Amino acid sequence: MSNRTFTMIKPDAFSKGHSGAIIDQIVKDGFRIVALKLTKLSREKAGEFYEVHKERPFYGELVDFMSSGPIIAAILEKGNAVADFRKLIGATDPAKADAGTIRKLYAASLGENAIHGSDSDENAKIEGDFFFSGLERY
Ligand code: FUP
Repeated sequence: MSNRTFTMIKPDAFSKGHSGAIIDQIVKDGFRIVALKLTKLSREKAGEFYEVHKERPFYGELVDFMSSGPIIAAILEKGNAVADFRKLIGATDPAKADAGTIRKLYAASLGENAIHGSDSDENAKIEGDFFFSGLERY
């Protein structure tokens, strides 16, 4: 059972001012913040982060969007973190997300879907290491 996951509040949710409400919902759901930062991805760094989707038709748009404005990156801790967090954020497409989930509440479309959550323990580690040094975690 995993106990850590990685998340980003994406540029759409950040620019609309939803970051505070989203962080509040995450903490109230029982996740402990291990690391947190406000940053902005360059096109190159966004491309690297989403490298697994390189061959997909939406890759260019995804990279443009993810480098279009500030994001908040965080490492979160809770028992069963990866699966529980995916449940809290809801389906990738907000139209298919359950009521009360972060994507249902704050996302407008499949491409601009408010928040990221790691899909496996392995990716949670890779993604957390992409953004945070050992000194930046508590
Ligand atoms: P998720 O794990 O829910 O973030 O979803 P994916 O890893 O499948 O996709 C990563 C991101 O690519 C999504 F957050 C949004 C974007 N995407 C699209 O823009 N179009 C698609 O058809 C699928 C994903």
